Amino acid sequence: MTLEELLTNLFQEIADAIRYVDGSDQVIKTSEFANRIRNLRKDEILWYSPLMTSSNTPSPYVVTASSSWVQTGNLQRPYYAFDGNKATWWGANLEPNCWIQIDFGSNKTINGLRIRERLNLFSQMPNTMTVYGSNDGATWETIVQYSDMQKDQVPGDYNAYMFGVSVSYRYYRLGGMTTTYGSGNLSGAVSIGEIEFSIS
Ligand SMILES: [Ca+2]
Repeated sequence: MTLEELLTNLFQEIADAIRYVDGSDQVIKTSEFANRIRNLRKDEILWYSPLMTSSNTPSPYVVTASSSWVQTGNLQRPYYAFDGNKATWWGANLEPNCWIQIDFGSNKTINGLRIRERLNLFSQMPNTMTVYGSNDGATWETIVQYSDMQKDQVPGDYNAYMFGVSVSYRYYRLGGMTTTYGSGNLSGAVSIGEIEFSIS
């Protein structure tokens, strides 16, 4: 059962329970809410952030990356891309084909992701990216590959990348990333403010 189905059923059960107890107006309101969730399921994407407060909090999630950029003594930690705060960011240490990954601790079914830039540094968004999935953190399967991404990206907002298929893995890695920022090693100056997943 998906999260949307779970919520729809939950609110319908609440509506039925209230109707049974006293038949108040709350029945109508709660039923309307259930209908709104049904429509949400049809028309909208439910974006999910693990809202990390450290590289391994909340448990059992673990975020790691191939490297981290150090700027004026501040390490731009991988989990900053999963903390729900658009002002904090993860950056690679001038490393073309860098990667960042999350271990969900158990399989999670997703059908896309969305990313937004580090504040005011749109040119460091990935311009190429390969999304991988793994169940053991060692053997990786390619889910989808993107190139020339920046030409369609909107600065200052999330940019969504749907897979066209639902997949289920424990580990997800955004790898093979380069940017259009600078040249040479600067193509590895990838930075990302936030990453969220489309739960399916
Ligand atoms: Ca952030």
